[in-house]
Amino acid sequence: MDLNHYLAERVRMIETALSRHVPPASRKPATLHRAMRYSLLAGGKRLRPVLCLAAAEACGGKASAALPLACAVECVHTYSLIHDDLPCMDDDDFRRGRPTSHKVFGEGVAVLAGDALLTVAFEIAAKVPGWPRYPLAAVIAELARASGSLHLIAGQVADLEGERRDLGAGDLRFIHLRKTAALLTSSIRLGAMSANTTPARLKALTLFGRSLGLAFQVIDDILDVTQTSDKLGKSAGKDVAAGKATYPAIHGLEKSRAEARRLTAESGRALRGFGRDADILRAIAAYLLQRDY
Ligand code: GRG
Repeated sequence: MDLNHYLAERVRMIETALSRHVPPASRKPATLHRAMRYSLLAGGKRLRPVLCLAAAEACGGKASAALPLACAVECVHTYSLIHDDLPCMDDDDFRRGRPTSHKVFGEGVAVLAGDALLTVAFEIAAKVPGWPRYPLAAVIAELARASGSLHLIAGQVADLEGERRDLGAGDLRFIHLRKTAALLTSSIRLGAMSANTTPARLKALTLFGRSLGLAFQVIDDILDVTQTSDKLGKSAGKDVAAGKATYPAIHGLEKSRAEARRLTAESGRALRGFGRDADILRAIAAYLLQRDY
């Protein structure tokens, strides 16, 4: 299947489901539900949920079985963006092509909208039946682990504490693995779990997700330097302004591009044991690399 067609179809499926999983904007407390929907339905790339569905399909499963988990992951991701944009964190005014949540709803409601999205993620995930190799408790533990203090939040803490400090390549890898690769990998793993995949395939997809997540963050860092805010839908040049350690800041642009290519190739090798069913995953990896060219 053509990648653009696949992405358009899956994104439509994900957005319809996301809209159903979150209370309507008119439901009390209306400000909170408006804020949740404002950020969640603002049209991000939907990379994590698409990967979740594509991983399920690569393992012979159905996108419909993975859909609730794809939505759960997107809710966690959107919460993390809302909180990351707060003045006490990255202090950003622009996200997904519109003013950030706290700019529109105020800081209090933005914090609560993030909290509510994180919580609803687990409510959505709890509705899946579980599968013979992956009972519901394993599914919930997977999502919690990726979102928790050893992964997503650990990455954010290291990122915050690293501002204006002289971080090295090892520190940067620590941050990228946690802040970006963990949730991305978990999206893929959750999709594979919904297909009741074998442990060997789950392991291969974990390696795929880790390399792809690292590549994605290196590319994201490059784009922060090379693109405009309009093109990105979020403020460009923020990393340099905040004195953040990024791949291009430490290694330069050309080495960063080479590293993104290397990591993308590595992600492809992780899929060696998969057949044509994994072509969409391969195509997504190639597509992400092209974002910078
Ligand atoms: C607040 C717990 C907590 C975590 C925040 C997501 C995050 C961690 C920080 C946002 C800043 C950042 C550069 C994170 C790395 C991951 C990343 C590149 C997020 C942006 O993801 P995209 O590009 O965004 O997929 P869209 O809007 O397309 O979904």
